[in-house]
Amino acid sequence: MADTLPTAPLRAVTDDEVATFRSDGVVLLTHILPAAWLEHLADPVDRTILDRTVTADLTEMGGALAEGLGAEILTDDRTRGGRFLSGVDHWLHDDDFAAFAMRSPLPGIAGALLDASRIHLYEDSVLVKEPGTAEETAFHQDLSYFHLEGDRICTMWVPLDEVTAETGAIVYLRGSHLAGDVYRPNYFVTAEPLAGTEGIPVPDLRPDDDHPDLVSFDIHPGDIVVHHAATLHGAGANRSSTTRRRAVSVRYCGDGVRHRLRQGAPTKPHQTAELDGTEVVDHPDIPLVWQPS
Ligand SMILES: O=C(O)CCC(=O)C(=O)O
Repeated sequence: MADTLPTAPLRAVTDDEVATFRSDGVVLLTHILPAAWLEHLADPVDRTILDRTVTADLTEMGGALAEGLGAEILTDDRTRGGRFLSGVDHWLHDDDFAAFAMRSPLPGIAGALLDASRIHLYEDSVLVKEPGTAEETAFHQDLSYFHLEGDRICTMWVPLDEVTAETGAIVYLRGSHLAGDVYRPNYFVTAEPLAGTEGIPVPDLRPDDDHPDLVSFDIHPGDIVVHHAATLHGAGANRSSTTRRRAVSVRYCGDGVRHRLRQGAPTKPHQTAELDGTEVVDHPDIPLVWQPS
């Protein structure tokens, strides 16, 4: 039962890790999440990706976008038959995801990295690339999808499997969070921007590019990668024929962050015009999940 799972991480976040997060906009935290949480997530992830009412099949969507918009889908070899499956806001309707996002060690880790005096849950997301998934994840910046503005906003990417470049590790443009730019959001499997959105074009980057500031990690279950919401990132295909790439991303924000409605980006029901420009405060749809003890 989630009530008995550990709320503390296996170890504290170090000063060096905080400094890396600030300078690079991304940090790998090794051996930090108790294994019990990964066991807790395995069944919820599997039942979620079978349910098309809560997860989208981005492989199928890519096919439709290519046909409908003529968009170039970022793939390597589409003959292998894997699927990229993804959903958002599972915590709102599934107690197992809610427990993970609200009562696991994640909110406290976000608090340490963001040097925050409070942490709110913004959303969670399931991101599975089954073996043989051809689709890359197009480079993008989370901030341009989030209706938020401010510095204390991060995404914690929690893999349930060993992840390498071969199976679709995320690739980050180190330091890109410092530029202060907001990029146009895209359809995730193509660099094609979402219609009617604001921002500048995402630079033309692919996960395999030879670029001095593109960084990626070999990750083991129990490790977490945390990136700043303004950091550009994308991910490779899953070229393995046997290894799944299951991950849950949880997105948090801290004090000083304001609601900022971004034109054209999909909204959640509570994100109405009255909220625009106001500071994030405790609310059932963006709940306070951590304060320093
Ligand atoms: O898992 C992926 O392929 C992309 C995940 C991502 O971009 C995110 O969680 O912010």
